[in-house]
Amino acid sequence: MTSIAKKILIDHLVEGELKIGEEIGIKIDNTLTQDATGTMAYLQFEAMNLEKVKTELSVSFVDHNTLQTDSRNADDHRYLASVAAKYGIKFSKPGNGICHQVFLERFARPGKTLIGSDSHTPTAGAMGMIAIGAGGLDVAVAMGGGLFYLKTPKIIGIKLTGSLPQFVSAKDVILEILRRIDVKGGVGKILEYFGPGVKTLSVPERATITNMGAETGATTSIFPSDERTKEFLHLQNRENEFIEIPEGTEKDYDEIIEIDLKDLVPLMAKPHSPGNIVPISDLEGIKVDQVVIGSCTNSSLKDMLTVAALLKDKKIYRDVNLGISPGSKQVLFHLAKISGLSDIISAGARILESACGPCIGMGFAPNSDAVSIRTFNRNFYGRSGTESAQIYLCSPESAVATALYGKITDPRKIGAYPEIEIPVALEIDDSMIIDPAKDPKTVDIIRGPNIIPLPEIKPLSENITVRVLIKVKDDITTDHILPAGAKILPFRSNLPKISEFVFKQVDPTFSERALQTKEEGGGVIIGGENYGQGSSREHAALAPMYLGVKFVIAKSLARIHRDNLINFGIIPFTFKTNKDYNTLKKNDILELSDIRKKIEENLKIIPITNISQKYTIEVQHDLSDREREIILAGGKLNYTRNNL
Ligand code: MIC
Ligand code: SF4
Repeated sequence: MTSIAKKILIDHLVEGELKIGEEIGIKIDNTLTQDATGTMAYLQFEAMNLEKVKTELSVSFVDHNTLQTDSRNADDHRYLASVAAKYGIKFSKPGNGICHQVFLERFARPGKTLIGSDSHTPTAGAMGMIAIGAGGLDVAVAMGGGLFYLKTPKIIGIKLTGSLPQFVSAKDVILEILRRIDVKGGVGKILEYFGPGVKTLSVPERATITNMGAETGATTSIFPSDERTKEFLHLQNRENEFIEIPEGTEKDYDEIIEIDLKDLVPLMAKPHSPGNIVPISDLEGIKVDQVVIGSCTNSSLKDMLTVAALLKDKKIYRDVNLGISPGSKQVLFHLAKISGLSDIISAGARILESACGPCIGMGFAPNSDAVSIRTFNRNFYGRSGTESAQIYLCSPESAVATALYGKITDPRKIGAYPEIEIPVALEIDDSMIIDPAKDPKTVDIIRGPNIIPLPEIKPLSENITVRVLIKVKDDITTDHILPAGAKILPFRSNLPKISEFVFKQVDPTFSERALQTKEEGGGVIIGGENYGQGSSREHAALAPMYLGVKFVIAKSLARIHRDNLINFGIIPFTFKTNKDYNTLKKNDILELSDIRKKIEENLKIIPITNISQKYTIEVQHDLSDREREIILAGGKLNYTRNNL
């Protein structure tokens, strides 16, 4: 016996050895992209000059930016559709749903590997697959048949016993895990579920848990493939894709976390971190302006039917705005067919598109100083589109209770728990998923004016002299580094333009100062713990690179962002002691001499001279041999081209 994660990793292992912390290269069966990261990923794929993707299945989704306030988004969608048609990729049209929900419904298969250019790709772990979020360039390389590299994670067994009480749901399970291990507790780990409580959870419920496992910093999360998996695949008319993958036993795990489902209570994450968890009872009575239900965490048919049943024959509180986005066309269609949709509409909710929407600040931004309660997975500062808003995260049940009373309300107080009947058969309609062209030669790639090719990155130079551009605190997210939202997202394919927004909410002068410094040799970013947590957006590395950032020194770095920095030639250093973090100041001039030689010679400890304050510090890196080659080449695209 072995853990499921280990079994799948061994099945896909091509390079390295499964020793905790050591780099392995695994074969990738499936990839997914979404529009906001996809345009860059495909520009990079195109730059590899291949005829076709080499994966078993690659799917391109449009779900993040569907506002289409002018031609730019629609141009991006057309570009993505044409690339998909030409290179053998399935294309899920805007309106078909959120990538993770649709992937789970239509494509996820037990035992396979998936990487996706979105940090919530682990959602598919609910189906018993190894599904990992990565930067767009890593996904592009995997589409080209390249391996995906990661440091062998520890496997943490999460033992579930008992079953959930009424009004406590899957969201509360993952909030409980976040309460225990916080936003860094999963770094370098895979969270694998086992125990008698597992079978009490359906695949969509498991998906809520694997989805938000990303917020712990975990590499991914995974459930066994069992009768419940078969039941879900049967509903999706894909029962033939079922294989059983039995759960592991206690001795298969490096650590164990035990959760008795029956002891859980409704929980909530307070602003501005998904790790800031308290029982909802502690917050009861806080007046609420807005409630939003949806996102890749909580928008399954089960969630929506629960919401509809709880809202049936009721009206939401007068002063509350309730928005609901069903996760996919399949969910929306069945909600309409079973008449749950009319119960939701009649209660006073606004029906939003089956897309990411408010989760990433694409519309439905709260009013100034609003309290907004959301079933989403992230409540980072400013992400809703309103910087002064206070965002809380919870389950659909808690969100409905709150919408009904206009103040944060424990859902256990709102009456009888409804019996939810999931239909025994679903109507499967894949007409919004377009197959690639039969004859790729007939397809021309359509590029709108907003799609700007990537600049060349130069190989690492011998000496670097840089200015400290910014010094930030712990837990800085990629939303801080490069915000999203309706104003900025349209520029995801336009690097010069999007670079104007780097650190906009932290220090609005950053981009301009960085560009000036670029002329003088470039800049450096000083980070605290867990620098770059959250989104996989490689723009948070690409844009600083464009602005002349040569390296980052942080107390520690989040996995995907660290990899993205390397991919674009930025060296991720860490401090040897926190004292050095304290003494460095904004505008200090730092010098790294013979850096190229030192990286070539694999010196792990690198001295940096602080010219301004006249002292030398030592920083360290944990680059693998392959990563050193990438840094020396000036990023992964150069490295891949050199090695093709
Ligand atoms: C997110 O939830 O932060 C996003 C938006 O889905 C990102 C991807 C992006 O920035 O485009 C993610 O999770 O990786
Ligand atoms: Fe979309 Fe939000 Fe999920 Fe990211 S977390 S994929 S923005 S729904």
